[in-house]
Amino acid sequence: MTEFAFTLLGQDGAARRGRITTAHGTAQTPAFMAVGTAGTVKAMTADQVRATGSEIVLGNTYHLMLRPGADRVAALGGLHRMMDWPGIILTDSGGFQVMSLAKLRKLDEIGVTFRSHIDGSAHHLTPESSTAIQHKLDATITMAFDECTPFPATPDEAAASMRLSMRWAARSRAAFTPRPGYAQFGIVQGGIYPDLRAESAAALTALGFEGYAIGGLAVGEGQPAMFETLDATTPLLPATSPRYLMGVGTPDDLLGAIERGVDMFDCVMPTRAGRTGRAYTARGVFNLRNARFGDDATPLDPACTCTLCTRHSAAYLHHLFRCEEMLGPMLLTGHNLTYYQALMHGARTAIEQHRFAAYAAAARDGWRQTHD
Ligand code: PRF
Ligand code: ZN
Repeated sequence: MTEFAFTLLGQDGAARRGRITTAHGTAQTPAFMAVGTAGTVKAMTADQVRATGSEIVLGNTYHLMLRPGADRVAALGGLHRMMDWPGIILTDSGGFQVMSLAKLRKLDEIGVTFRSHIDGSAHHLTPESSTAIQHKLDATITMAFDECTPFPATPDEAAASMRLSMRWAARSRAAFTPRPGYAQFGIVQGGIYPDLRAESAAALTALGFEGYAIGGLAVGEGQPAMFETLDATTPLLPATSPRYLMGVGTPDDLLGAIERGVDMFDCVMPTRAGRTGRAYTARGVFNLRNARFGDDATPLDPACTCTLCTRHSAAYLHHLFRCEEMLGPMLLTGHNLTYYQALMHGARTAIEQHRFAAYAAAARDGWRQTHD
């Protein structure tokens, strides 16, 4: 039986090169996890997701408990089997999605009650029920149930919210059934306040999770405040465990966070942008609906290895988006994920070779070349 493990393979300043070993295979870090909210990375088959270089897919407790329901997923053999994704699955615990999507939310010490954004039906989530649902989904990595403190928050508001999340983290940990190769991550909160982040990191490390996420960032504080908060937080987390920055971010955010010791990321940005015609490339972000691509016979990104860039012109993709053909979002989602994964692969190699700063500087120079 494979035990869950994080192996540190190299370091360059605070940037870390590692490997996560699980019951569902391994993942190289720094890692970008493709978001598969409802049991699918939208517009992609599982094989296509794997072909982009993704080793971890993210699922959502909130969406899957509402549709098709955790018991139904379990009866279908779990999320891996249902999605035909044999690799690692990390599930978010639901509180963050309740607060951003559900209606008539009420939060108290026990948990959150809410109405479904789909049919208005009443539900609740607690640290215990969220953890039980994530077990039924068969998540490789389960997340503790937390409250993402809204921004802005006063120090008192952020402290009260963080302390509630820490009591919930203890209840999540008690509800977690350890199994070989499976893991549960705690989530550091505390807003933009270093002392609160320190208190949160201490509370979580005392509980002894297999990994530590940093939540409550990329919620409107801006990149400088996010980076300052990371500077204050990552040194307080165990060097021997993976660190996951939740819901981040742009390619530039990822490089800055890697520089500050983060190992894992997830974000809807490459997939969501791919469905609306926005392309992430080594030369910056482009909107493929823009008329200037109408006669562009060259590949979108000549350096990219994806199906779109190796087999089609930018003009064809422009045409697909203008006609609202389904193949447009499919091809561009594949491209954007391939770009994010190539950026992570480059970061991993650069850390191994102790040239991460130069790698990040060159990537940033490339993005500055053009814009839509
Ligand atoms: N908590 C959880 N999921 C999240 C966040 C959080 O704070 C964020 C914040 N960027 C994204 N997803 N559980
Ligand atoms: Zn491509």
